[in-house]
Formats: sequence, structure tokens, C-alpha cells
Amino acid sequence: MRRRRSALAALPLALSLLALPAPTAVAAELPSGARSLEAVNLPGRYVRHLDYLGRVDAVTSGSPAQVKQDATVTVVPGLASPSCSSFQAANGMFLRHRDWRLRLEANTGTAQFREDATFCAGPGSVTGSVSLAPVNAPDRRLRHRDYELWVDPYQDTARFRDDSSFRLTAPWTPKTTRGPVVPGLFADPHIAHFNGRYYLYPTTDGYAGWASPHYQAFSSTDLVNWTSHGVVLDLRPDVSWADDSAWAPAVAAKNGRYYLYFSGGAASGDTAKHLGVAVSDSPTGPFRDALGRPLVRAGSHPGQAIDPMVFTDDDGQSYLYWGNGGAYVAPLNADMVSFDATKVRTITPPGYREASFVFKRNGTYYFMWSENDTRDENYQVAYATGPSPVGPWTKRGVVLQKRLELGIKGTGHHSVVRAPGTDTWYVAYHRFAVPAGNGTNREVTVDRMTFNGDGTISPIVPTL
Ligand code: FUB
Repeated sequence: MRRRRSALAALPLALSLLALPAPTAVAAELPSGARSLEAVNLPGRYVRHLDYLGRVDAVTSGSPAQVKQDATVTVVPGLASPSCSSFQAANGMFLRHRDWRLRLEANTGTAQFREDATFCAGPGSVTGSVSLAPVNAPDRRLRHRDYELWVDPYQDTARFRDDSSFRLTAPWTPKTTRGPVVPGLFADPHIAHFNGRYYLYPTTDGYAGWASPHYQAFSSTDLVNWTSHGVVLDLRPDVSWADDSAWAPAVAAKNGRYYLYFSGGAASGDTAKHLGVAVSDSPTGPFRDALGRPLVRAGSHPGQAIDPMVFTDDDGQSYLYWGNGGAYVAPLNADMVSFDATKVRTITPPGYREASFVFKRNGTYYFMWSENDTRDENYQVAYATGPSPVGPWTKRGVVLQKRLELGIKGTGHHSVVRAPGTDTWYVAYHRFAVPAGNGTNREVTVDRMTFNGDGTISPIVPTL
């Protein structure tokens, strides 16, 4: 039982505490994935949500399945800062603070929500434990008080340090489905293989209006276990002509260098998106703007200058594809950062919305794209085949679409990779986050893509 002190008796202590700044929550990256959080000074009590409010409650092996699930969260890169963390519940909602109380709410994508749902980890009071400071209130800590979870001003007392320290333990509810390949909200994955590793370059999602300012990258040797390489390009400091709308990147390698094609807009309210190119000596960056200006300016062709993709043919010639509303292709110059504007061709197929992707198999060129709006559960992937990288194209139909019996919606903006030296192909794509996602809360997954004997693509079966 905690002893209550009178307000007067507590005053000298409170004044002395005011003088002490809260120690900086050193952004110790938490392991991502499903976890439970146990209060260090209340062994057996775990962070859980009950009626959308955070508490620390007893959980045992005999607890009802619902209690175990409510005491399990998935740790994902912080919605407001990828070096910190966010905590997602099984229903897709996030733990966030509001009025200094910890709550479980759906991500609205606003800057306020993303910050309120991002916590930076620092050392806890005992070895192996962590304390969690909101990214937007670094002098406060998540702590339990009368078994409720609050975000209180830091106090330099043993009691406060214990009340605000948690151990990350094995999850009470182990994940039963495969889930997204990288935890958290990401979309528009560009998958590629460079020097023995697979790389994934997605849009960072969860932002209202898809306003993310940066790109993160991941790599893997087996397409199952992915390593985060953090932010590889941040538009705000690194690109003079763009601050936000870091949408749908694509990376191509040539002559030992890596070229990241990206889109960006100015945060000034200008809704135009331009397409740029950044370069690095490493597939994991850091990438720097190669031109100091856009490669394709908004308005240079009908539709939006977004969703770049580069295909390099067997003769070494690379082609840049892009466009929303209209699909365009142009041969890139050898420098990979320029092209002859007179050589741009319009290749918009029927049903085309965005997200061009081109690859070649057995001498046939495949042109794939997304149809409908990414906010629509009917967002889907279709394709055409042709005899050259610029067509002419024959539409073959839709190959990837929602699977409602599994709760899979909005499957699109994909990319394709072949396991080197084989005829085994994989498709990376996004879907509405399962469950509770939508067109700005999307997640990335990878499935097999197979071909029929006549070279057409078999329907891709989206799996969880
Ligand atoms: O992620 C932002 C935009 O949504 C992409 O550029 C489009 O392809 C759509 O997925």
C-alpha cells in the first residue's frame, strides 16, 4: 500500500526534484516483434489495455486468452521517429498518451497521434529493463500508478524509477500468422537483390496524406528475417527541393553505385510531387541527392510524377518508368541520373493507375501496374507482356487482389525479384494492415509468384 504524503510535506521534495532534469532517454532500439512488458517492481503484472486504457495487471498461464492478448503488443519502429518505438495491439491500434493517460487508439496519421504513440527507450532501474519517454515529452516517463498507466514528469526517486521500468518478455500470445515481413506500417515495397542479399525499400506509412519525410531500408538473406538499416534518405535535411511525401522508392545498381529514385513535395502546401534521384556507394545508404533538383518535374507530363522504377535490360541499357494516371518510360543515360526528354514514351495501359514494374523472363518483357485507388480495398495488380522494354504491350489481366476471407484488402504497389540463378520468383506488395488498416496504414508482405507453361503469370495468392 503506498503512503500518501500531505501536499505541504511533499513541497520541499517536489522543489528539489524540479531542479533535476530528467535523464535523456537514450534511444536504445527495442527489438521489434511481439512482446509483453512486465513491471519490474510488480512481478507478474504486465502492461495491458482494458477498455482502451493502459494498466498493469496480473497475467498467468491460466489467464483467459483475451487477457493474454491484451497484454501482448508488437514493437514496431516509432511512428514519429524510427529510432524510437511504437506498440501495436492485436486489433491494429497503438498505445498512445492523451491527457497523460496511456490509451489504445487507432492511428489517425496526424503528427500529434504519431508523436503521442512514439516512445524512446532508456535504461530502466534494473539490468535488462527499460524506461519509456514519449518522443514529444522527454522529461516524462510511462509509469504505473495504482495499476493505471500514466505519463508523469520524471522524478529522481527510486520509487519513480521502479514504477517506470519494464522488462520486455516473451509475448503472452505468440504470433500465429506470418504477418508483415517487416513490423510496422510500410507500403510500396521495392524489392531487389544485390550481392547476395535481398533489399526492401518501402514508403514509411501511417502518415495522414502519406506525408512521411524519409525512407528506411531493410535487408535479408532468406526473405523471412529482415534487418533494419534505419533511415537511408531524409528529405528534410538532405533534399533542398522536397520536405515530405517520400513515396514509393526504387533502387537500381550500376557500376558499383546505387541509385534511389524517389518522389517528394514541398511542405509549403504545394501539392505537386516531383521525382528525384539520390546516389550512394552502398545499398543501405546514406543516399545523397544526385542533382540538387528533380529528375522529373511535376507537370512535365500529364498525371503525377511519382512511382519510379528502373529496369536494366541484358544489353545494359536502363529504362526509367514512372507515373500515376499516365505511365511513361524513357531510356536512362549511362549516368543513371538523366535522360533525353524527346525519348519519353507514353505506355498507359487500360486500367492503369500507378506503380509500374517491369521485368524480363525467358525473352518476354512483363509490365505490371496497380489499378484503382490505394485507399480502396479493390486496389489490385494487373500486367501485360510485350517484346521489348517499351512495348507494345498486351494486357493479360489482374493477378493480385484482395482475399476477404483472410481479411486481406488493398493488395498492390508491388515489385518482383527472382532468386538469383533460379526460376523462383517473389512478389513484394502492400495491403491494408491486418487488422484495422486502411490506405494510409498499410503493411508489406512477400509471396511466391509462379508462371504457367505459356508464360502467363498464375494468380498470386495473398497469404497472411
Ligand atoms: O504511398 C504513397 C502512394 O500510394 C504511392 O506513391 C502510390 O503508388 C500509392 O501506393
